[in-house]
Amino acid sequence: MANRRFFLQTAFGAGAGLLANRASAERTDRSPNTTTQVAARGGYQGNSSGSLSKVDSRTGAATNARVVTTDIGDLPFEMDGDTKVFRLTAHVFKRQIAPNKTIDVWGFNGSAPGPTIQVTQGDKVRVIFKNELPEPSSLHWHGFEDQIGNDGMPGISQEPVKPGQTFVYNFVIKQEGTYFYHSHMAMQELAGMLGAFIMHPKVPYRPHCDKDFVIHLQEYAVLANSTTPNTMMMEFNWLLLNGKAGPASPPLIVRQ
Ligand SMILES: [Cu+2]
Repeated sequence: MANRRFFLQTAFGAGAGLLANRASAERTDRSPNTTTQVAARGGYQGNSSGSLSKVDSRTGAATNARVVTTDIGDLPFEMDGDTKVFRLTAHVFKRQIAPNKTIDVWGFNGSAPGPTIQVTQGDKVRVIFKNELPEPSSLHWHGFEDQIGNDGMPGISQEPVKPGQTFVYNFVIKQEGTYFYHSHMAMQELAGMLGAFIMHPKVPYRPHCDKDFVIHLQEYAVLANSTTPNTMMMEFNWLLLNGKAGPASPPLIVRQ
């Protein structure tokens, strides 16, 4: 298992894998401002583009800006008591990545990359993972501070989830920031099995930003007459933003 782990880390280091970027600048000032100052700034706390909160000009209350993942969207959840319950089903399907190119991808709920999960620090979260792939899988929660049993390392923290089986991951969200989930079985990640996991801070960042985007940068190697990505090849010929190549990738609108 150490070898598989090493491989994945190496793949990331070489830039052959996938990067989750968040188009937001660093946060700077978290000191509280008065409602008067907020109103004087047109309803927003602060004046730089560097953070993630929005302030109500009447009450002065700050809220987190929702993150937008173009072409992907969010994973909905339902409440079970005080727990947010998300359902991720892994399967193989086709995705049109450009007007003249459709490929076979491995992803979640019909999306590769998988849908973005958005929660808030302090939330209790349950993810019900169902494997409808033709081979075993498991989900790793990249960077999470949590119990080993929820870490998703096949052969170390759990048995692989076999085709047709379900595995339940439980978290209490301690951190804040941009994280992601991905398959921890070799090659599945390179076929599309990853998604963003946003932990909004309990105390919203200040000053605010108006728009916050997740951009997954992906590379695939797909021969001209093939629909199957070659996950062994590192000479990539498709660069995707959130699962779409130009000109299918939409612009990120920040001002209208
Ligand atoms: Cu990881």
